[in-house]
Amino acid sequence: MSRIAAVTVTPVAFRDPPLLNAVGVHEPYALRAIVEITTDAGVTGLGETYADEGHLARLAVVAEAVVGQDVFALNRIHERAGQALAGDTGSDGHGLTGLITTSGTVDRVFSPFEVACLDVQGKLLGRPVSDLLGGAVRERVPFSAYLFYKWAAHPGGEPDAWGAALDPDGIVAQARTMLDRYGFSAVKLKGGVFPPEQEIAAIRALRKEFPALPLRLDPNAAWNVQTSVEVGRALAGVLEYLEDPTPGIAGMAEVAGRVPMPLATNMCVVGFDEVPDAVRAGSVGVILSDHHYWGGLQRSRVLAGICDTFGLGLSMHSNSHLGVSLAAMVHLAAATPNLRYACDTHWPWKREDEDVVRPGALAFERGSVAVPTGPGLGIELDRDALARLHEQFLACGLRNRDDTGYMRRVDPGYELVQPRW
Ligand code: GKR
Ligand code: MG
Repeated sequence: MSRIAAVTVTPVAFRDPPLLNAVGVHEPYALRAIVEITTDAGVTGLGETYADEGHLARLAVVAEAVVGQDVFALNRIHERAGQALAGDTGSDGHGLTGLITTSGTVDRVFSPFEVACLDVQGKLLGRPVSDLLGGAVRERVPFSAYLFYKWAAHPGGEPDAWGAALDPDGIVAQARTMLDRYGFSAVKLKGGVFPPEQEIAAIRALRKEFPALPLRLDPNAAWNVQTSVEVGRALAGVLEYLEDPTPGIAGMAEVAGRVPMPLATNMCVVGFDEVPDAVRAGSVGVILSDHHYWGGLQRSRVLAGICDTFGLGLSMHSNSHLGVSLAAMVHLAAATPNLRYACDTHWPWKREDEDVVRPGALAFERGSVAVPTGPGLGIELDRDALARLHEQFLACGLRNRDDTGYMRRVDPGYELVQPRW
């Protein structure tokens, strides 16, 4: 047996550009937490998750509850996380994923512990995590370019290398840079920022510039049903899928019945308890999995099985993240046969010199990342970098993601309205 002897949770902050979305703008730093599990024999495993205050408090509770558990006893560890968090519910704090329920909270907190245990298991067995998930069915995992409207600089700061992107030309230029640099095979535009006609124009400009690339638009539920239908029809034959045009299972179902393309979601279905209603209503054609809130890698494969059973497509959602998350996403995607869409990633928005993982193990080439073949996640923690990014967390003063609050500090008249159009 290989028992968990110690768990360390280290919050870190890394620089993030002023990316715009339906609820405001990204603050100068993104927050993450690195979970490290050490066994009684000194083997270590890594997980990565959110670092908002409430989440950190829950991680601390579960960290204590799992000490002494066998790293192979993932069902028992999930049960203990549930017991430790009994009665606790939390919202995700930024309104860009759906409402988190009690079971959703447990899955979200459990996830980095599960990933870290799988990392240990793989190291003990000398096999990559993808093998523990049934084996890789692809050697490389394709990702999509994730475009954002953005300012050239944070207020009062120096412009970043990406520059501003506030109109179709800016978005096309951003896509060109991203595709030249990474070779992505699909493109997603984060919408919900400007009136829908402007975002339709941006998608059309992308189509003109990149005639063969699958395109996606995600306004994070910024539109009412009628607007969603109008946008969907205007972009018939142009979008691979339309992501979360409108709030809720019922609204999405209404839109789904009236637009030609599949609807995808990381908002109206974010936990197992929401799947039955969405399937019955016909709200979505594609669910975006995300191991960070679907309860880790194995439970994300359960979701994949559900999608397969009900004839739903499966794609992968992302938030601002570091290399531990990327490694976990790659192993999961490699071992999920019905994940047939290029996965989302915020990777290009992160500075290359800011990560907690030693460079080399994960590299983008032709828009995809090779599945690491070394034991466990196949990555190595850079302790100096972890310490540096932890110092940055302490110094930056941010403790919760607050895109709306930041936008209001810049524009006091900004109001959060959903749906806005
Ligand atoms: O980073 O602003 C962002 C995204 O909008 C993110 O928060 C969303 O959760 O990428 C996500 C999405 O697909 O909705
Ligand atoms: Mg989305």
